[in-house]
Amino acid sequence: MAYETLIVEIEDYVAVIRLNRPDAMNALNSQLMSELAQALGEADRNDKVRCIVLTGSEKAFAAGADIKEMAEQSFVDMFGGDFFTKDSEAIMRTRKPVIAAVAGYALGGGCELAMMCDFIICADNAKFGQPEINLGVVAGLGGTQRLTRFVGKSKAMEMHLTGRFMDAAEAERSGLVSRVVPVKTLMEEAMKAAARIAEKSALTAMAVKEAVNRSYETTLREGILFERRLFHAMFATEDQKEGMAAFLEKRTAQFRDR
Ligand code: CO8
Repeated sequence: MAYETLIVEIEDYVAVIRLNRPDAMNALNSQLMSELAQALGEADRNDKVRCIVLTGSEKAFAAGADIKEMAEQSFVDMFGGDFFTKDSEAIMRTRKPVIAAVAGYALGGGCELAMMCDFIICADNAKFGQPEINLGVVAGLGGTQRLTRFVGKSKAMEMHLTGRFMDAAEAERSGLVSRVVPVKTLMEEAMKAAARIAEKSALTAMAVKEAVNRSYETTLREGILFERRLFHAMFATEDQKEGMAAFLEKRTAQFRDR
């Protein structure tokens, strides 16, 4: 499937989805969000994909929702038209691991999109921010909720209230990103991480993702029970037999996603 606002490449069980609106700093418009939801759905259904890398350009992961598209909208347009909602939920429904490889600006909806991914690796030139307040709006794709869970109330509140940007070092220090790498090696590092994930069983990776995400949604007690049941369930898979046999036979496991 060809897209106008994305470049999608699949190789060695990794799908790379690149946001591609260079003239607008990869601002998220309805077309891009719809194409992104479609591309993620296709990758999720594709047996030849075990991990997805979502990235932008060296200048911008995404500088937020498209202000030109939003400026003249009314409440009725936004609410009645379901602006971005269905498509952003499709991103959250993606079951395979999604790594955000962020260089340059990740602002507003761009920061929120990165936070919807499973983890963020960023370049040393990355700048994160929730500057919606400068436009007279609040975040709308989960920024007040997710940033607070990532970095704590104090820093999240400051970011949302002042609209200031956070650099890569601060993002790493405060737990927003898993690590920072030089901008020139961002894709190499993200692809290395993706390749390591793609060596595993897709079934197990999906279970890991469900279990970690559950920690945001439930109590510790329920989360631990959920994890234990998933652990038990893995013993119904061929990949568990293969993974453990390979260890005992001192060879590399060949997972078949069964
Ligand atoms: N929307 C539309 N166009 C944009 C956006 C954007 N968010 N960001 C940048 N652009 C465009 C500029 O208009 C400019 O286009 P042109 O050349 O045609 O004038 C081009 O990209 C280059 O931008 P600049 O000239 O401004 O480049 P600078 O290097 O000077 O600045 C910045 C880069 C700092 C990224 C600056 O462009 C900026 O501040 N952008 C806006 C950032 C922002 O406010 N983001 C938040 C938007 S609101 C949001 O994301 C809410 C999401 C909630 C959705 C809820 C759904 C339910």
